[in-house]
Amino acid sequence: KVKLTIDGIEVEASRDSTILEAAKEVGINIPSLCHLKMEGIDYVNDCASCRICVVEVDGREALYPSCSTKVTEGIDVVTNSPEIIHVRKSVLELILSNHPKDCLVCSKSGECELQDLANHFKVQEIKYSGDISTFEPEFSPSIIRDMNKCIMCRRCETMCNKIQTCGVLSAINRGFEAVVATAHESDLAETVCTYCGQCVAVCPVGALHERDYTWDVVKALQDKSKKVIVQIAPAVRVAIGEEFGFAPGTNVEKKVATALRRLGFDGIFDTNWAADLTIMEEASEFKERIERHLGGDTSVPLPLLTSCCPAWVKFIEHNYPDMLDIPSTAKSPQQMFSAVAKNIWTKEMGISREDLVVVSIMPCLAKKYEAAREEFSVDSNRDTDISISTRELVHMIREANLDLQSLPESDFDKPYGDYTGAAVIFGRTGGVIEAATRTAYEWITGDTLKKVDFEDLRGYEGFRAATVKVGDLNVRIGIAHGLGEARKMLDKIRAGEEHFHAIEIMACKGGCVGGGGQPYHHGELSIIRKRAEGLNSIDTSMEIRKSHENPYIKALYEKHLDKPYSEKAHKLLHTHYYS
Ligand code: HC0
Ligand code: SF4
Repeated sequence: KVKLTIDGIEVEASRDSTILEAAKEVGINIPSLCHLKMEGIDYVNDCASCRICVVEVDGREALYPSCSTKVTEGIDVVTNSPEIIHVRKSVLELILSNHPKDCLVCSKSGECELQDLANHFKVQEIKYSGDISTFEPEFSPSIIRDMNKCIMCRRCETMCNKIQTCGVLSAINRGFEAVVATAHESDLAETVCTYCGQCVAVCPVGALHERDYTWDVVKALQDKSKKVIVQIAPAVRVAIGEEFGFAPGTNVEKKVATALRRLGFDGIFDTNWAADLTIMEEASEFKERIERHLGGDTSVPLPLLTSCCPAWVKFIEHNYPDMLDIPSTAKSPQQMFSAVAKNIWTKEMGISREDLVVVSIMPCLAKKYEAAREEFSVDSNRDTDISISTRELVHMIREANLDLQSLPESDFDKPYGDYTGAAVIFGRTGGVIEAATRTAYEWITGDTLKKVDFEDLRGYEGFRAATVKVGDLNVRIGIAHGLGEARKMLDKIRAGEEHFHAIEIMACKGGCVGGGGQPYHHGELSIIRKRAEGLNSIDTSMEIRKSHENPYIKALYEKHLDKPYSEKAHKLLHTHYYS
């Protein structure tokens, strides 16, 4: 610990903290813009490029960026002198001088950290004038990059290169032309971008944002010749409430069901139902691979890798093409739901697949890309027609003058609205593999599980491993969340340093609860954890907590698919990967 003074207050701070952190401890919130430190993640964006957080140290003339200056014994820090405030305002004006002034129509309006600071400092005029950059916005299926709005904070670079290890974004050019770009300035779609959306989650301005498809949803809802149904992902229900005054982790699914009904959807269904279906296929595949392995078949690919996160699917396709035999071939719940809706529900309703529009609400931006993958279309008619994020649904709800606080609760529709506890935990790290283990255990041993909670598989460590007893078998399971952590795990497996029977990878910190399409959490892992705990409480409150006991899933197999892993199930519910 060291002792120092900040604005006349005596402060004790740990030796490795920055002035910014020490000040925060005593309630002095020094404004910052480029700084980004995410709890639980080693990397910090402390390039100190924006200079908003400057402070005076020991009366010296030069000002210091508090985000990257460490505390030292006895220093006297001033954070709020008239000179410092003047410098901050000037820095802001300089940034704004080369920033579009279209705040009213910017996708980030209301959530932009630059806009907040301009308001905080009551910037009313910009003294500086000069060139304005004129980049063309670039559209990918998931993300829009508008580099005119880039303020060179480089948070996205840290996120993409250091945390996610994707290496897609880096700073180029100088002066007014300085931006963060892709290699050779190619479109995102031509890079190894996974569309994880984590760069969007940390962009303080509107330079990186989701491709908004809410207008497509509204148009579909207006078209009376179409039936429009909606599925909502596990992680959405415990995060969307934050935008309407609920605490993170509050399960507002029944209010969301009412909101979706009032928006005019013809069927309100749940991706969770399809998560149960995914487990039927994935657990069958796991059982089959394990039994072949135990029977001495050395060619069987192990570990089995859960396959529901489209960002990691793209990551493994680009980075580990030699390992494409390990992912389960089971489609993700989003795609299983839509395949069932377009191929089975349409028949039951007596409509053609062209007459049905399937909308998904996902905590994720990569799901937009997944929905657009060619293998999930039939004659250019997609299984999932439109995928929107949690944030986009918030806008739709607000536009329709609805407020989740005052809306009554209602149930999801049958038959694709009922789920088990195993399905809902898909939305947090370790949940998919835990759900699969619950079912695989009973199928492999023939016994009933006494305790369905696999505590050893839980936690927030980026890359963790546990051994689970399945009868006489010691099943070794690996879990990674965050693509940097996934890389560590896959490298170890590839090098023969780790041997797992099954692994789960989610591209985002915390799993889907921390997805790139969720309400902004500003790097606070505590919010992500509360969402995850919210999913765990739903699970424990459920009467049925194992996917294979979902009566609507059993009925689907009986009526349409014979049994799990059957030929019919394969045709409808499995996919393939491309190197
Ligand atoms: Fe997820 Fe999913 S759990 S990827 O995180 O498997 O997006 O919430 O919907 O598809 O169910 C996201 C969340 C899903 C899918 C499910 C899986
Ligand atoms: Fe990198 Fe993910 Fe952003 Fe793509 S979406 S640029 S992989 S952080």
